[in-house]
Formats: sequence, structure tokens, C-alpha cells
Amino acid sequence: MKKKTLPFDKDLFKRSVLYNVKTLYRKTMEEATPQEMYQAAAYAIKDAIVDHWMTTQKAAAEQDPKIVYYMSMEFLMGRAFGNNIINLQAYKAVKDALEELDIDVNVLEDQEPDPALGNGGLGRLAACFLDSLSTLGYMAYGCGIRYKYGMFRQKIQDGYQVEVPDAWLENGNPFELRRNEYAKEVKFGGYVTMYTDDMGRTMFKQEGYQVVKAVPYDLPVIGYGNGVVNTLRIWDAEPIQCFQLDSFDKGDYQKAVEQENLASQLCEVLYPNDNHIAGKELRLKQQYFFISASVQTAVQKYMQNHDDLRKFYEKAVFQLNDTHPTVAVAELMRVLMDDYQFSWDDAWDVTTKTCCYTNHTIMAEALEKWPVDLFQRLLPRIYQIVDEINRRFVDQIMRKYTGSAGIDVQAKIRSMAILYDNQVKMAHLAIVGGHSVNGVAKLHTEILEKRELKDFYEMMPEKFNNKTNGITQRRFLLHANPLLAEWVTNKIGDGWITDLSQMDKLKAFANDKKAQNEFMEIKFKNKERLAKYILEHNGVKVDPKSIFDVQVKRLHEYKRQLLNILQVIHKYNDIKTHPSKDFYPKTYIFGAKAAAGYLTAKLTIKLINSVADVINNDPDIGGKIKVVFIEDYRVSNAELIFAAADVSEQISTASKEASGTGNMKMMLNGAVTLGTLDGANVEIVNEVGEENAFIFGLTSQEVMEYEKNGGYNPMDIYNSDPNVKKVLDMLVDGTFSEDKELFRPLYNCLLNTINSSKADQYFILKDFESYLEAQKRISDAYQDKKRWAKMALLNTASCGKFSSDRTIKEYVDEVWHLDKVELQ
Ligand code: BZD
Repeated sequence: MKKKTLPFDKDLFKRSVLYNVKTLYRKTMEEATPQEMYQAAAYAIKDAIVDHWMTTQKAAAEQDPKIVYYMSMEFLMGRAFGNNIINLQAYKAVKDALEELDIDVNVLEDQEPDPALGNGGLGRLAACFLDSLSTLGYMAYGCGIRYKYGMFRQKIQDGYQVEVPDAWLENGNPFELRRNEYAKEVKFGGYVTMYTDDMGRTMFKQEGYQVVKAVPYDLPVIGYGNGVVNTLRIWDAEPIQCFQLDSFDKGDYQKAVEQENLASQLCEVLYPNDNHIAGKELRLKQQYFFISASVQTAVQKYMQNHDDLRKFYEKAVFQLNDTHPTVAVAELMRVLMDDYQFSWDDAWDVTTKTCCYTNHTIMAEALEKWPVDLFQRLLPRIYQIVDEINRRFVDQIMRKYTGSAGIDVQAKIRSMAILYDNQVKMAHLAIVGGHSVNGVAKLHTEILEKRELKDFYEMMPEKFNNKTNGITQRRFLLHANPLLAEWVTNKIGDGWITDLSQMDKLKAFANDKKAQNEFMEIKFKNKERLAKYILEHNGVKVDPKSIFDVQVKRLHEYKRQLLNILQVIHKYNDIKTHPSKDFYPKTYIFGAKAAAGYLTAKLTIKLINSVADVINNDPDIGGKIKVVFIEDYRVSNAELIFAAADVSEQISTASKEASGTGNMKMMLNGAVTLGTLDGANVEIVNEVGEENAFIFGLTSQEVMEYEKNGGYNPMDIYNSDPNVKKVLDMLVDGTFSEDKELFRPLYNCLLNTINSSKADQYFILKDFESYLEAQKRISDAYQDKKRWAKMALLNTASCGKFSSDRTIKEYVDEVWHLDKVELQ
């Protein structure tokens, strides 16, 4: 039986490309630049999308399904053009149509800027979730910020990272729709007054505030092959023009200017920190800005066709992507009480039944806390509400624990209060103000329950649940790796595109020599594709026959890129001292952005580049190893990199990486994991089998045990392991830089001679030997071609669990309880 596919009118598309080139640019196809052609084609695709978008919204209005509002400061969407035509099932038609117009679809795709409204895993997860929600037919809004400048573009100059603004909107965004009619006002500052309303109730009002206009821009999120189109609604800030004149008239010129400044700053730029909170005032403004606009919208949308707001939670759920959107708890309370005259108890009932919180990290520096005075000054009414939530919660703690044997009530309050030490603790507000708290991998959720949030778990265990992350196979296999996607479809049919568990069927081919050869042949072609990219971008020639060992992710000490590069240095020494020793060639590929103010991370980038320079140009090495740092790692080049990886480096200090999702993307593309038992690696190994992964290092238990006891002394390892000593000494002996002191800070991070309890906080030296040994196992395994092919193939075959479709199904069944929208 032939499956139904979405209709797509190829001739209409062609005509509309020609028409758009003419009306947008007054040009013929021959005269148009590639960028202009891209714009023309993107607008033509948008035409096709809009029909589905309208159909979906109409069906939703009729069927009135429950909607999830996925609230996130970050959506790392990546390029839309290719993904959109894939999900419209029109990739081939568009490619052919463009060919007939003498345009290469790949060239066109490369014209699109890579929208980078996110830092890393958390933002990309949000994008994968939207893709899955549409594909599964659930109604969803992504709610976020339309940053004028997204994640900075990274240039490498003389080995150093240089940040360049990412002007992604320079040429406009053909896929977006500005929805002025849905603009909202958001208020900051001022003070709160009390009054009595007509019914004799005490009411609160914010006065003397500054106001900005929040204008939404809608982006379509297309489901695969089902015609469902959801909306990513990102907010931009604009000054309220008429107010400016009024206040000028009133002589309040100062305020008018301030308002205008506020509006122009609010959405200017994404904070480029991953797993770290800088605590800047503007960041809190950004948070409240998009949350207030989104909450107001959700409530108003509901009120359009319902009359009892007390049942809001039956039709809406807010998923808070980490603590960044947590002011939603207080904002919903405010709207219900101040705008709809709810009592506290009624508002609280609705709010807690609506809000849910996902925790993405246990790193202390990522825990969001705001100074009370800042919070109160910026959001006076919201603060008042948080204060009352806290008062009632502390009361609840006291009622529950006072008089219980062996329980220190004050200690409980200290660890759980929302307001404590003059700080507003956003995670605590999110836990108390919602009904669901989830971690993002089994191990991570366990650590939350047993350690980080232990007191909360003991008090309210029913709120806690795990949702192991996932990724969309549509972008990361179907789009990123067309050769492998086609091969999989030939072997097992195309059901995997919407049901990744079907990958399991590939296991039947694990020992099939022909299948193994085909699989490795595809990997080789993808390695050639990446080698070409590297030659073009780095000027370095790498051998696609060498093992491609890949570590691409944000640069952070806990992710231990430093461990990787130290191991490379060791390998370099080994080859130099034993030139005739048999060694299988390896290409170490890095890609990572460091937060602009994170000096250790930036210096690590410099070290990787300096080591690359020395090794790649050393004739003694004869190309046995090469080191490549790929500039400006982002979603678009990630797709090329994942497809070409043999080895997936997932080497965080056990217990620190909440889940990881790059690990899943590489597994999907047949890379073998070299990792610690951290985050979702644990589940990956569980699925693929220990014999098909390379695991090393301390366990999370062991790490936490050391941490409890004040760490360990890395000096002991330095003194007893000559390999370690040699590698570390090379950091400060001028091998990698003329200035011997350049890398001293990294050396000192590992060997803090003044305070050993501050040394090597990420257990790099402790895991060094075990890591070397795992690297050796990899090189041995790779030389057994059959064994490697089987392992690689089994990784692809075992990745079924790691689809974001599965994660979303679990959210729907266990937390959100959404209904599907049916399209005729
Ligand atoms: O979230 C990441 C975790 O580090 C990963 O382990 C996990 O897989 C993903 C998805 O759950 N966390 C982040 O990406 N965090 C941030 O980017 C971030 C950004 C701003 C402030 C704090 C954290």
C-alpha cells in the first residue's frame, strides 16, 4: 500500500520563485544573487506552509485541544529552509524544481543564516521538542525572545576565540510573521498601591512604572508529513510611541527616554553563557518581558472561547525550560488575581496545576538566584506575590516538620525557602509553584532526588519524574545524513522517520558483511564531505581513512576538553619517542564556543589550536595524528560533523553532565561512544551494550564521594605518573607557545600548589590513565574492520529510545495530558 504523502505543487513553487525574484528584487533569475534566490525560494515555501498553518489553527479552534506552552529563553532552531521542505515531504520536489531553474539546493541552503537563539543543549532541546510536538500532532506554542543578535559567531584569530556579533536578521527572515495585532504591554518598576474595588475587595495595582510594547513574531514549526503546523512565538520589544509624546507634554521627558532605551536594549542580545548565570539586571528584564507577554496571551486566548478561568489548566500547561522562565508562576498569579479578581487560593490552584519545571543542570554556578532588592525594584508586584508564596510555603514546612523527631526545621527552611539570605531562589519558586519537576536523564533525576533537591523530594515526591532527553531524527539523520537515511530506508522502510524504535530492525544486519561494508562506505563518504569542509575552512588536509574522533559541544571545564587535548599531547610524545611503533592514524576534531568572559575556557581553545599547530606541522608525526579545531561550531556544521564521526567523545566528569544530546546525535549516525558513565551516556550504554561503547573513569558515586571529602591531591598523580608529569610540564616549558607562562593558568587549575583542595576540580588527572587506556582500546578495535563496522551499525540500530518523539510522548502521557489535533 502506498503511504499518503502531503501534496506539494512543484510547478506552482517554481512559478512563485520566479515571481518572488521579480517582485522582491525587480530581477530575473539570471540577475539574482544566491541570497536573493534563497529569499525568493523561502517565501515560496512559506506560501505552502501558510495553508497548512491556517488549516491547523482552524482545526485547533474547532477541537479545542489542550495546549502546551513551552517557555524558554532559548530556541536553537538551526536553519529552517531544508528542515521545512523535509517535513513538508517536498525535499525532492524542491530540489528538482530548483535544478530546473539551474539552482543547487545545497548552495541555496547555505545562504540561510543559522538562527542561533540559544547557547547549547537546553536551547537545541527546545527546538527538537517543537519538531516532535508538531510531528506527533499536539498543539504547542514555543514562547521565547526574538534576540536581534543570537549566539556570537566565533572567529579563531591566532588560535584565540574572537566573538563577532551574529546579525542573523540582516536580510530579514522570510519565514516569520509579525503579529502586531497580538502586541502586549509589559510593565517594569514603579510601586504597588492598594485600593478597594466595587465589591469591597482589597486589590493591588502597579503604578509609576515603565512600559514596553511586546510584539510577537511567529515562526512555523512543521510536523513531518502530517500537515500540522505549530507556532514558535518570539517577542520583540518596541517603545510605546504615544506615551512618549504624552510624557513629553507632561514634562516627563526623562521617563520617555528611559522607556525607549529599555525597549531598544531588551531584546538586543542573547546572554552567551551556558551552565552559568551572570545575574545581570537586563537578564531579569528579558525574563519577565517574554513571560509576561506569553502568560497574558495564553490567558486571553483561553478566555476567547471559555468562560471559567478556574479551569484554565484543563486547556493549557506551561513547561518552564529551566528556571529562566520561572517568573511565570508569579505572573500567572498576578494576572488571575489583579486582572480577573481571583482569590489567592483559587489563583494558586490554577497556577500550580498549570506550571511544570525542567531542571537541566546541577552546576552550582548555574543556579539562578536574584538579589531581593533588584527583584523588588524591577518587579514590585511580582515580588509581593513571591513574598506571599514564600510565607505560605515556609508556614507549610513548619507545620509539616515541627515536632517530628530528629528533624531540624530551621535547616529545612534554610534549604527550601524561596526567599533566603536576601535572595530569590528561582528553582525553589518553580518547584513550589508547579506540579511537576523533572530531570533530563535517569542519573540526573536520581541525583536531584537524592542530593540536590533531597528535601523537596522528601516533602513532595509526587512532583518528581524523569524525562530522558531525545533528539529529532528528522534533522539529525534525514536532513544531516541523506546517504545513511536512504540506506536505512532501503533496509527497513521509512517508518523510522516518525518511529525511531524501528531502528531496532537494523540489528538483523549487524553481522551481515555486505551491510557492514555499505554502512562503512557511507561513513567514509561523510568523512570525505567533512574533510572537504575542514580543508576549505582550516586549510588542513585530513585523511578520511583515519579515525575521526570528535568532541563538539560548548567549552566548559566539566566537559573536559582539557582532558582530551592532554591525551593528544601524550599521544604526540608517544609517537615521537617510538616512531616505529604501530599506530593507527587519528584525526582529533574539536568544536566549541566559550562564554566570552570564561577565561579558562578561552585559554583551552587557544591550547587546542596551539597543539594543533605544533602537531600538524611536525614532520616526525607524518600525519599519524592531526588536530582540527572547527571554527564557529553551530547547528549547520554540526550536521556535517555528526554524520562523519567515528568516535563520540562524551567525557564529562561523572555526575556533572545532566544528560547531553550530542551523544545521541552521534550514536544515531553510527559513532561509537567514548565516555564516562554520566548523564544519558549511562542509558546509551544500556541500549547498545557495554561491548559496543568505550567507558572509562570514575563513577558519579566516586566523584561525589571525593567531593564530600574535600577532593583529592593531584600532586600525587603528577609525582607518580611520568606520562602525566611530562604532559603537564609541556604546558609551561614553551613547547606550545613562546610565552612559557601563557598556559600557566591551565597548569594551575590542575595542580594548585597553594590550595590542593582547589586543584583539579574536574578529576582530569584522576581519570587520565583510564582515558588513555580507553583510547588505546578504540585504536585496537578500529583496526578490526568487521568488529568496528558491527559496533557502529549497532549504535545506529540501538538509538530508538533517544528520539525526542519518545520524550514528548512521555511528557504528554505523564505530565501534560494533551489531546491530538485531527486534520481532515
Ligand atoms: O541542557 C544542558 C545540559 O548541560 C545538558 O547536559 C543537557 O543535555 C541539555 C538539555 O537538557 N544545559 C544547558 O544547555 N544549559 C544552558 O545552556 C544554560 C543557559 C543559560 C543559563 C544556564 C544554563
